[in-house]
Amino acid sequence: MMRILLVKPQAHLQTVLGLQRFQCLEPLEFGYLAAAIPAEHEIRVLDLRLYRWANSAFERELARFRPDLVGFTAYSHESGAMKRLAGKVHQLLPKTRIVVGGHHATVAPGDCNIPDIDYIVRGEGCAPFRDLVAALHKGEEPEGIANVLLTGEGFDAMAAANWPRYPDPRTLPLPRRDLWDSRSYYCVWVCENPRDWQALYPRVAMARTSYGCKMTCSFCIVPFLSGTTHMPRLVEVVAEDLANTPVDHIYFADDENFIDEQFGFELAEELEKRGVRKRYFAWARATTILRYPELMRRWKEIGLDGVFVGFEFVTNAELKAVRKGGTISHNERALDTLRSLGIACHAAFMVRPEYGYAEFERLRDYVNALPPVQCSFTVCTPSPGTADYEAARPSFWVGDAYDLHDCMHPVTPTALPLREFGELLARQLHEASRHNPLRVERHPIRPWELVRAIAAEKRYEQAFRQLYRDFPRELWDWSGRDATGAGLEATPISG
Ligand code: B12
Repeated sequence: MMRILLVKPQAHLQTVLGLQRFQCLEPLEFGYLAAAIPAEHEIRVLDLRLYRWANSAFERELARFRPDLVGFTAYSHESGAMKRLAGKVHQLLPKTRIVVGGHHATVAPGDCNIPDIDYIVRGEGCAPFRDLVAALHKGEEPEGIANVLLTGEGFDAMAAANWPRYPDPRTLPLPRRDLWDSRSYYCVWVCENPRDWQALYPRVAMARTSYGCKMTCSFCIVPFLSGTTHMPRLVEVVAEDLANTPVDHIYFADDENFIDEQFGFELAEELEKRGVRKRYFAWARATTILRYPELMRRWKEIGLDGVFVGFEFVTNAELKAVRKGGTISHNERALDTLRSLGIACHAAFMVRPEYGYAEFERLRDYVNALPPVQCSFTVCTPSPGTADYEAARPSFWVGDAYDLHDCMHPVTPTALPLREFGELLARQLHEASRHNPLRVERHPIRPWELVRAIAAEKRYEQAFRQLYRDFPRELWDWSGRDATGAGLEATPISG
């Protein structure tokens, strides 16, 4: 029997911590990993996002549990925190082995090749983790396991250069959900026509029905991860997973929920047949919504409350430049379709570091002219692991941009002074929040949840206003233009 501790680090960026005040979702990845290994092993999940004093919570758990193996997961912005925690394990428990997996390990394995880490798992983790644990359990060195890299002298740079392929999701186990307290996870829940006093922050579980997307938008990493294929899980298995989930609100972790029409209808059928009654929040492209309105209607019938739609930009030229495969008109019509079906739309926009006053103004006017809709705004940044990221590397304004990769920090120089860029983003967030249906339509909200949401909004805006502080001081008021005004220009893109 081995003692295994799975750890999710706490983010250091205020932007991410701000976002977490609106939504904090289950560490579902650990549910899958735990289900993949024999039950004889003792396994614990430590989600450091939930702790005020994360470092002491971590050290306390190490001292109490004394794990044989510690597994870390991390997005790129958490990679620095993950490495520091790995160093702590080596210092306190030198015999404990350390494995890292998750998104950062997948896209930047070379960055994880450090003495404090023993193994790097890339891509989907169930089979590699199962084989790694089996080898360590037998006292063998885990060599030759697909998608597991050794660190140090054994690091295989050739293997690290290839993208791991995602396995057939039908081979994956049902995730274990008994390793965390579902009451700790929540999300501000959007829906059209909410009931009076309906919970704004319900308990939320996460579930994945499929993996991948067929599109090749240039800003997105998913085409690289999934090889532009969409792979659904088995309908019966997803339905069983959802039926067993002890929570009524489900936030899907798919890349695209409805791009496979037949799967979408079959899953809806199966859920209805089993009497699974949950509320759902899903992800879909505008073009998918327009192509399959009947599928959206069907999902509305079985509980679909909201859909995250990547609007991305407000000009066709920008959409074309990122190969979005859709237009402004698709976005607007998708919004109308969702609203007519009584499904809330979360419209996600991006700004580019090159934006100047005119572009921010154009975005503001566009959003204000939409019907009331919940919006979010991120910064279009190249994805670690892609050629675009490497090409942009020389122009990064800080050497190692991984720690800043939260799609909210511009990693390449902004045309406007950095401080002003953050201020305009904060103002955009503020203005869009006035346009949120919850505000416009004035549904009665439980007072304590209202206070919580308003405080979250303020902290989030503040995080954008102060994001310049995450950069070296000399960059705070610096922009991409040199003293003559030449260099990066805030050029409007006509569309
Ligand atoms: C759902 C999702 C979210 C959810 C939250 C999920 C959560 N649990 O907190 C929400 C919407 C809140 C979210 C927010 C953000 N997200 Co997000 N998100 C996703 C998405 C679509 C799926 C991730 C997921 O949960 N999958 C389900 C689980 C089961 O799979 P998994 O995490 O991949 O885990 C498997 C393997 O990776 C591996 N594995 C994972 N960990 C470990 C550990 C060990 C030890 C081992 C052996 C294996 C292993 O095995 C697991 C089991 O199958 C991905 C896209 C994608 N396809 O990965 C983006 C993605 C991960 N998100 C991303 C980003 C940037 C963000 C944000 C920063 C964006 C923003 N500005 O809003 C925030 C940050 C949130 C935070 N607190 O850190 C980027 C990460 C890029 C990077 N280089 O880090 C991705 C890849 C999207 C993208 N297109 O670029 N996200």
